[in-house]
Amino acid sequence: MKIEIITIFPDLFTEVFRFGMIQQAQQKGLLEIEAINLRDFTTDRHRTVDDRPFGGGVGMVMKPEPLFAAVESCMGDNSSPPHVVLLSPQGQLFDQNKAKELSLMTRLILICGRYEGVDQRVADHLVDEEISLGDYVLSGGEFGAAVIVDAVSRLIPGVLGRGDSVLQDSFMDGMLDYPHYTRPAQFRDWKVPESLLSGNHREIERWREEQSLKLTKRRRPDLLHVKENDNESS
Ligand code: 9D3
Repeated sequence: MKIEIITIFPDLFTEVFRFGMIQQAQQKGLLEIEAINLRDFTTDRHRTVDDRPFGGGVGMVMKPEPLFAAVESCMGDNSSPPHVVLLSPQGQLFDQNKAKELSLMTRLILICGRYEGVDQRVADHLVDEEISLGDYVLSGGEFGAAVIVDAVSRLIPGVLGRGDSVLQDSFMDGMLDYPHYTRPAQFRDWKVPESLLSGNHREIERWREEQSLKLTKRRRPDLLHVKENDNESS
């Protein structure tokens, strides 16, 4: 899979993808990530990417021409047409199902908005879909793009090995994880729950299921009402 990120801050991405699973995916040749500087697609002396809003109001709006030119230049260098995503507060909420969908694409373009937003003609005629990372205000799409790259990368076949967690715990679908413990069996005054030390696998499984359910009911009751197929490992 190739992912291109169009941004006015390409340097933001020089370190984020150089570690852990994303780095391994790139080294294995399963993933290629490129940060593209939107200002390289401007034509004026000041490399202008924004302008004042028609109709007035606060802030600036990202001009359509550099965004269209940047995306169209990505089209040119490869045969299969990329799936184009605009990161914006008006988008559909990003979730595990969306990550799964995007992981099936061979080419992905992530457009990071800044300022008050992008010219509506970009949303209407350049992108395939708009995605939001959640109901809070960010200063632009860059960190959202990094989150999407992370969530999508680990779903690319071959990126995670067997034993990694995507395929495990299928009975826990749609619930929060149970608490984990490692050695020592007692740290300061705090002991690891007896069930986990019992060596009885049925008891351990029962304890984990119970913990998972209790925690989910208390903290994320919304997860207990989702459709079957909204979960990671189904
Ligand atoms: C006047 C209203 N504006 C400020 C509150 C709206 C606004 C415009 C542009 C709010 C944020 C932004 C920049 N944010 C993004 O580009 C963005 C974003 C987000 O703010 N929240 C969640 N997901 C995303 S993805 C891109």
